[in-house]
Amino acid sequence: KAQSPDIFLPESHDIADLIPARNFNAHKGSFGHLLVLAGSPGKTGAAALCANAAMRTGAGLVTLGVPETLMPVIEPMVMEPMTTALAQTPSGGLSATAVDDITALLADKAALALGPGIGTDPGTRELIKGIMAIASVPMVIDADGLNCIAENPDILGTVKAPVILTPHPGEMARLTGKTTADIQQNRMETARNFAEKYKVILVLKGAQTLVACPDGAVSICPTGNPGMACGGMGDVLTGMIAAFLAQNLPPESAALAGVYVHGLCGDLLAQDYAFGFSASDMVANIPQALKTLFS
Ligand code: NPW
Ligand code: AMP
Ligand code: MG
Repeated sequence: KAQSPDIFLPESHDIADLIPARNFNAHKGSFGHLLVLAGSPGKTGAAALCANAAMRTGAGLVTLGVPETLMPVIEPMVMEPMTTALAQTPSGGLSATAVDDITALLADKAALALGPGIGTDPGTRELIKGIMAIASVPMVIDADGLNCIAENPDILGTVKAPVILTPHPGEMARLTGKTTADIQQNRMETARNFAEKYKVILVLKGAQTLVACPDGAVSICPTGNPGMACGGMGDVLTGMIAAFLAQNLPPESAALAGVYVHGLCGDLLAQDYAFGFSASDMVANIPQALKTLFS
């Protein structure tokens, strides 16, 4: 529903219309293979939440790439996603030397999710720059992936594939050199200007998450609640948006559907719990949220 020519307040039927019905004879190859690059020592949960959320949002296949020494930790945390070991820095984050393996991994992938819990070690920053140069599939960049590009957001202009960024207000402050308070006081203008300037889809998270597009259009998401103000929630959102990209939704639709269904999932949990529901609870409830969307 358009509130003004370039501000939209999506309703559930608008979002349901973005997600194609499944063919009777569909198979896992019909719904895309997603690569998730995430995790570092102490932040393996973010990687697992993202990959698991992507499966629950209907990606056909998910491969999660993590620093090699984290493999024994991550494997028991993800049942359906496949895992792959990548070169790491001395402090255990993903290393720039992993770029050739990542290029090979991307050859048969439909989308990329980059950044949850990935850390900001200098080698990882180098790697993120390298991935920007080679990436040929639509991608979502979140969390430490955003922190790694905050020193030079101009790099976004060099990416050939569609890019969705999902900062919370603190990450948006780092990307723009402003304070969190500045961002919160000018959410609409900040999100729109960034999306227009860098030709990306900018998802500015928080109560009433905004989805800003390069053409200046901004959607205000009505779903979500303060029970979602806890660690790991954003990592789940990244996996959800990336799963919709893998299913071949256009980037604007993937971002909007991901944000809306994520908030809807939180709202369903808030019917049963005041707060204290977790990001893992969200992952488990995504299919229920999708069912509610289509009913
Ligand atoms: P302040 O204090 O107000 O200025 P960080 P992170 C702001 C991973 N995780 N409204 C606020 O700033 C992530 O994936 C791993 C207003 C807040 O203090 C990342 O890679 C987990 N302000 C990494 O950790 C679970 C808001 O941002 C600051 C706001 C660091 O991510 C946790 C915090 O941001 C986590 O997901 C809002 N709505 N939201 C795991 N289990 O592995 C945020 N802020 O310093 O970037 O830290 O978001 O925790
Ligand atoms: P992150 O800070 O990266 O973990 O992301 C937190 C996620 O939870 C984002 O999708 C936020 O929009 C959502 N969230 C957090 N607090 C609220 C709130 N008060 N109302 C609605 N959504 C929220
Ligand atoms: Mg986050």
